[in-house]
Amino acid sequence: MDKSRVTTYLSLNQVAVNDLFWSPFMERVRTKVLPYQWKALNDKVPGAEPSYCIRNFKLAAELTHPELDYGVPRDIGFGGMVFQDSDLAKWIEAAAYSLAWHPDRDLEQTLDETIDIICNAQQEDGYLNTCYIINGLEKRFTNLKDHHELYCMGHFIEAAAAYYEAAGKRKLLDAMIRYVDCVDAHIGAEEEKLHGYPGHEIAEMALIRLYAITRDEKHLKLAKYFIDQRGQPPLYFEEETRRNGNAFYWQDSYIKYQYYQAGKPVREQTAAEGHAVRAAYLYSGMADAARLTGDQELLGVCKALYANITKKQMYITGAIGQSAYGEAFSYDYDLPNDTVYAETCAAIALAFFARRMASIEPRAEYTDVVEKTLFNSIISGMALDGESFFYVNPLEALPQASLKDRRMGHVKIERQKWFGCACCPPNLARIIASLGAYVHSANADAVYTHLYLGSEARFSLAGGNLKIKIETRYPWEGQVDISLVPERKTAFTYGLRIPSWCGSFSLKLNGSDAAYTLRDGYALLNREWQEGDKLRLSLDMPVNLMETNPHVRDNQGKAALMRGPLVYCLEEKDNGTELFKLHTGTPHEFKVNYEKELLEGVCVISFTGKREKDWQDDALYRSRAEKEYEDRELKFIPYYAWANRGGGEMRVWINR
Ligand code: FUB
Ligand code: ZN
Repeated sequence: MDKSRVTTYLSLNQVAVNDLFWSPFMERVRTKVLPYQWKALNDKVPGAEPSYCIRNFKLAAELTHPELDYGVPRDIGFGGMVFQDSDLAKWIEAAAYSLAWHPDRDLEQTLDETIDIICNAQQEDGYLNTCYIINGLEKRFTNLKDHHELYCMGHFIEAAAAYYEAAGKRKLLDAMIRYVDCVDAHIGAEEEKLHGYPGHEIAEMALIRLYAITRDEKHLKLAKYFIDQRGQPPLYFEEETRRNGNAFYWQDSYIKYQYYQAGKPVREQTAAEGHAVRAAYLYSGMADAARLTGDQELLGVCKALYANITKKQMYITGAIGQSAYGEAFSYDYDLPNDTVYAETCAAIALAFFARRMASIEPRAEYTDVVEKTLFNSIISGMALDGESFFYVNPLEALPQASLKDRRMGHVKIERQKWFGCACCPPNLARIIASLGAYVHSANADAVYTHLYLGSEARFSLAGGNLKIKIETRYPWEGQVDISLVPERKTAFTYGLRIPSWCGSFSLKLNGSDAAYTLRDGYALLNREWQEGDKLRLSLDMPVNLMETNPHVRDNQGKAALMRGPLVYCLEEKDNGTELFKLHTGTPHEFKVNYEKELLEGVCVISFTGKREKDWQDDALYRSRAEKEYEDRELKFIPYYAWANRGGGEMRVWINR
């Protein structure tokens, strides 16, 4: 690993976002999603499935401290999924991020009161999982494979770290340190401990985040143990099953172990397998561990897995997890558009993985994917009013198929208010609320700008303060204006990502052509910077007609439209039904129009394509005849904004 290339992202406290595109999303999360989710966690959304989340914590606190009375009947039982606690953790994390860029006393008070309840549920020895506190502590740590105790712990560590970083308060952080102590006393390499690891990953990256705060080697050691113990023979999950009688959910399946990325030790893995969120969370933890320890072998594994995902198993939208069976990866080049799973959480997990890889080495192949997921498969998960959500993000939707074809029952054509398994909405909230921490990264000698968000960053470099201001109308326009304001003249390398979708660009420094070198998709300017230095990056942003590697059978003979980082789609609302009859035709003269009133303001692409004509008779088949087409004006909207004008057909890939 080339240590001189390793950088650290600027934190949320260092970057104030003020962006044409993203600020409305962030505001939506703050003003709509967080309050709405808070109601959902408290079972106060009429017509939505109850979450039971807060109720579980109150009940667990009452059972732990009988003198407490939160008004929850003590015999009411645990509600929701075994991992229900994680929804609250994700909400706290997102709320904490929002406090970093929008201080809010009421929200902070709600957080403090909620953290009090959580801490009141904590056991003497630090244990903290409401499912087992309510259902029987004697069974804790008996089903690491499926019961998510370590997953919930991971999410709570992330929440605690976020709140500590945003508000400087450490009550939840201290509680989590105690919980980790408890887990560490029971699980690990030592003879007397359980030689297990989480069935659903996230604790790996969370423990490394905790280690960055505590510098307690125990936290790093446990993270590394969880990574390297996974898949080692004799397989812990088999032992656990024998000992405790928990059946294998995937007993007779080819993903029996692979679902948990436990088919073999992680260092022997070369292709992404199993449950997509689990997989990408694991790889994120592995990347963190490799970065921190300089573990070259582990980094090599991360690179191989990253290449497998992004070159063979990722949709053009950045979505991953093609199969509803196991919410999982399937096999190379299998990218069905209609039976697709593409869970919102999985795209978020891939963004986490790619972002971490970029901090090890600034390469556009990583940050392109961060951008691709964010602009497409992540925000497609949320309605533009912030009040309904997709769990599954298809690239092709047909209302009657969603209704009557079992293979597509999971594909909804309208976003839903809430879910019994509500993992995606709070996950969306936490990534959108933390976007400021995706913009720049730096080390002692270099600063890199990865995402072009209107923003102002202030941080220290080489002993002095540096401000970087970005102004842009990205992704609608490709011009990015950057002012650098160092406290005093400072020499450093400034790297600007040149996105892979951009065929040509120009870079001016103070009005003249800038001298730069290109390395791994970054334009590097190595010079002494001074106050008043201004860069103008102009990225050509034509409409690109994309095609897929011929190995992908579902996209044979089809094309998709992209402009900048955005993938486009056809919707029934603009183009009528039976979108499968539409063809691009040729040649293409694309018209790009910014429609201010449409879908909160979007660039729309239109051009004259073709529509196959209906036959004169009602025959189902006929011998080969010349096909007939009529001209049709085709109108494309950004994919993320589909299904915001009622349900209907949608299609990303259209016939060529
Ligand atoms: O198991 C916890 C979460 O629920 C997963 O990450 C999602 O895929 C959903 O299954
Ligand atoms: Zn999810």
